[in-house]
Parts: sequence; C-alpha cells; structure tokens
Amino acid sequence: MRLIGPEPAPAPAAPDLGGKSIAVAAARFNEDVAERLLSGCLARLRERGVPEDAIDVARVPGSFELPAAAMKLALTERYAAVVCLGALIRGETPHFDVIARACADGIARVALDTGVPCAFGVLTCDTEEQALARAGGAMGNKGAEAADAALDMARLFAAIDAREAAPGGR
Ligand code: RBF
Repeated sequence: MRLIGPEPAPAPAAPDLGGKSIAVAAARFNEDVAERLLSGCLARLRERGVPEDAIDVARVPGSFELPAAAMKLALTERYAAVVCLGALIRGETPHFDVIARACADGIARVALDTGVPCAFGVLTCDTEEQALARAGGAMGNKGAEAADAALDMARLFAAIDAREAAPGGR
C-alpha cells in the first residue's frame, strides 16, 4: 500500500459505538486542573457527536483510584471505551512518583486485561502552572485529547471485530 499525501486526520465523526457508551473516570484531586480536564473531555465527546445519554461520568477522589474505577466500569461491558482523567502535581514527598506509576500501570492493565480501551488523560506535572497549560491553556487540553484517543480506539476495535465477523474474511 502506498499512502499518497499526508496521513488523514482522525475522522471528526463519532464512531458507531454499537449500542455502547463512553465512560469517563475523573479524579477530583487538584480540583482547578481536574475540572478543566473533565470539561475539555466532555466538550470533545459532544463535538464528535457522542449523544448525551451515551456519556457516563464516574468521579473518584484522586488519580490513585482511577484504575479501580476503570476496571469496574470496563467489566460492566457497557462501554466502548473508558477515559481516565486526573492531575498529578509533584509535591515534596515521593508520593507523586508512587501514585503516577500505580495509576499509569493500573490503567494500562485494565485495558489489556479487559480488552476495553482506556485512554490515559492523567497529567504528571512539576507545577500547577504546567498542569493548567495542559488543561485548556497554551498546550491544549489533554482531557480533550484523551476523548479523541478513546473514540479512535473504540472505532478501531469495532473495525477489528467487524472484520473478524465478516463471512469469508481472511
Ligand atoms: N491525587 C491526584 O490525583 N493528584 C495528586 O497530585 C495527588 N497527590 C497526592 C499526594 C499525597 C501526599 C497523597 C497522600 C495523595 C495524593 N493524591 C493525589 C490522592 C491519591 O490519588 C488518592 O486519592 C489518595 O491517596 C487516597 O487513596
């Protein structure tokens, strides 16, 4: 296959979610940043045509709780993808690294163990200023980018399933 021209941009349209919804697990810790990530994520899901009644939001206390919430949501089989949102800001103790590692590894494990795509919209920043820049500031909104990743993965997984199901498919 030869691709002529640039890589196509991700399709703006929402994928057919096959009757499933999108789950958003959103941590509350570092509230100013966390709420902006959630707003950016929800705005992007709506922009891409996901109906209001197909968006479920589960709030958790902090990023450490995201993997457990994502696992619970994924196991329901109601969701085409789970978006995980959180804001980790480095403090003076090693907690940041411990929580960041548990969070990233845990979310990756949920996706691999359940087969439900989980998008990683968790900021890991040294300062609140850096985090705000990535939550709707100069560096974009990582919550919106996580929404895009979730929809793109949901579409990819649906296409893989459809190909497997196609009669005579190789
Ligand atoms: N949760 C976050 O989402 N972001 C943070 O930056 C963050 N920093 C924390 C720092 C300390 C010292 C502790 C104890 C917790 C922190 N948490 C943070 C909360 C954590 O994710 C979790 O909600 C709590 O530890 C309760 O299980």
